[in-house]
Amino acid sequence: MTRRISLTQYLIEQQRQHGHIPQELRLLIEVVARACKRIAISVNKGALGDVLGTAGSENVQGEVQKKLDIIANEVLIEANEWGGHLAAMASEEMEGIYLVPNRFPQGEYLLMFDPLDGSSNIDVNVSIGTIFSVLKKPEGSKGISEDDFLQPGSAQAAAGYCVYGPQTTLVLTVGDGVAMFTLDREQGSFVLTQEDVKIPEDTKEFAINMSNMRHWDAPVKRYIDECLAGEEGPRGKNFNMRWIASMVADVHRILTRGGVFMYPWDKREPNKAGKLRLMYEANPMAFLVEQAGGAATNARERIMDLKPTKLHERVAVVLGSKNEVERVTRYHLEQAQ
Ligand code: P6P
Repeated sequence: MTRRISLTQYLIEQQRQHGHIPQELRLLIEVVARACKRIAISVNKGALGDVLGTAGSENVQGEVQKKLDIIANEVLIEANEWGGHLAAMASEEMEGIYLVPNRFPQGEYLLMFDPLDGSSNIDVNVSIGTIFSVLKKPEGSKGISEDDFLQPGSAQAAAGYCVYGPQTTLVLTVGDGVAMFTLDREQGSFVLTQEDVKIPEDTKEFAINMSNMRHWDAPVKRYIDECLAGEEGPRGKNFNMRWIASMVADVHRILTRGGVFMYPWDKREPNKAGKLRLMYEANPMAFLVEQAGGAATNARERIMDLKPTKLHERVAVVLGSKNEVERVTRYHLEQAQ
């Protein structure tokens, strides 16, 4: 039975007992968690809160912005800019970095986020989420520039997401395992509901958008065909498939019961490495998955080893149960030989 303690108590223990996180990082994570609670309130209002539908604008990715994309982005910016823990922020919804205004105290951390991932699911009431990643500002950097954000995922100080589903659950790592906190709406606080999350090394469940099959590279087709062949095929077992089209929800399932999630490169846009973004989707999810004993690659290399070159860089993603990720990666490396 997981002890029922608050997020604040958990973080203070991480700070005091394990000496694992400085007070500044603890306070920053608590600000992000409070912002997620505010976002959850807007998400849960749905049609009653005039938050559904599109905002009539496009984001830096050229994607139509939903009203809640903008609301969530504004909540995260407003909650974090005055806290004094950050030097700058970056968001999927903003082209450039956002420097903390001089009127506020500057901090040592950089915060990146996808404020509302899976927003195509908002209007159909399917789980969506906020993904965040925390980096340290490089030592000695005077003014903050985009280059200061271009650190490999292995440099993350913390990462997490908040999934807005049947429960509102914050999932967090500070490099000492993965913990899950469920929002107690009566208390208005996140309560520890699972710690030391572990992903089974094997699975019978894969997550991929099957409608893209004709565009996949051969190693992806090989892996999925073997899964579909079931117990009569080379894998000797039947597989199940899930695809929620909300990375946060798919990753939450994998952290909870295992599985492999794939958004591979495909032929539709051959010049793009993949659909998902490295800095504020793949890296934070890779940190969480690895801390839970899973693996995360771009089908060839460990995602957290990749050296970013652009803030909104895209990447192919294969993550989840270690043995499955290693198999998919092996198939790609065999192809290269
Ligand atoms: P598709 C949501 O837009 C997202 O970025 C991820 O959350 C999700 O896994 C993926 O795209 C879904 O993509 O092409 O299946 O709609």
